[in-house]
Amino acid sequence: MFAEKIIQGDIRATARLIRLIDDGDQQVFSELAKLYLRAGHAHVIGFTGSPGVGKSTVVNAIVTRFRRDGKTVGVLAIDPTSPFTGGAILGDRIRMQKHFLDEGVFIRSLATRGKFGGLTRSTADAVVVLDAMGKDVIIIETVGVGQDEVDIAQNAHTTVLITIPGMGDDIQAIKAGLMEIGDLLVVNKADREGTGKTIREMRFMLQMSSERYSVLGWTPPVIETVALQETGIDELYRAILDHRRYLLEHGQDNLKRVEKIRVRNQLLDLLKEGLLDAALARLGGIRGLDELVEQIAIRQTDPYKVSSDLTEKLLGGAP
Ligand SMILES: Nc1nc2c(ncn2[C@@H]2O[C@H](COP(=O)(O)OP(=O)(O)O)[C@@H](O)[C@H]2O)c(=O)[nH]1
Ligand SMILES: [Mg+2]
Repeated sequence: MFAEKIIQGDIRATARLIRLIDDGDQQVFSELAKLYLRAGHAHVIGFTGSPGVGKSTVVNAIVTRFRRDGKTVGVLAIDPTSPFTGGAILGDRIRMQKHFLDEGVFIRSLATRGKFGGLTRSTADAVVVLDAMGKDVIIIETVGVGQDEVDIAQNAHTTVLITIPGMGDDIQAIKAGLMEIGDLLVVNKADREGTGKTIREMRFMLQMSSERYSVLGWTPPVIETVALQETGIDELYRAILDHRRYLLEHGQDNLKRVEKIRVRNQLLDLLKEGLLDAALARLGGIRGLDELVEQIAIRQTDPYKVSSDLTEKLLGGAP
């Protein structure tokens, strides 16, 4: 029912389906299956980095830039906190206000009130919807820098990692690990002191991994921005297009490689969820699970036996 309308670009149908995805509603699967075959054209870009570094401000500016070239844009703001407090999203709404009036931009937040760690999966599903709807570019803005963000980054073709100048040494160490997920590295708030030093450090870290990057054929550029003043946004825009071109043109067909990683993750997530659902149903839902937990906690039985028995029952189809 939704799919046809969404493919025609119907905004209300799109909003409703994304809402159902966010709620973890199972009825979305048949619609997604139809949409999936029509999707696969959009450039998916993830923006990640610690809270407050200016992700929403950068996204706002880059959306304006894409619009100037006539590209349509979907924005998914990921916010796993309660939808009722909604502070971050309210702020994002204010920052992206002017785009809410633009037909060529579709902005939604995902809180995923659904189930177990469904955030990565519901993000992937929402991307399928916006892609099938015909958006040229889909932007995913994550909240922070945890494992979720790394997983979500795997949903993107291009990942933009945003930092700010002058964070402490310990944060630098984390950054070193995190830098690996960034195809583009942005130092935002470059109006602040310490920008030069931060950029030098990042370039140094890149140099230490230069072998890896030369194998890949892509070295992440380090880009300075003052998103509030839209400074550096053109450069970021060009770098995003460069990365897209790299994915499309490189001899080893990088787009296919990145696409396969995305599809693989999505399929594994779906399988995990499906199998977990089946297992829980077999146990009699959360209640049954809790009863087993009780027995395991008092050492009446053990988690190894319980899970292998259950797996065997599920796969063997035995009663
Ligand atoms: N000084 C300065 N402040 C900025 C810049 N970009 C964003 N901010 C401010 O940083 C704060 C957090 O920005 P926001 O985009 O919400 O960050 P997010 O949490 O990463 O999405 C806001 O008050 C912005 O106005 C910048 O380039 N320079
Ligand atoms: Mg934000």
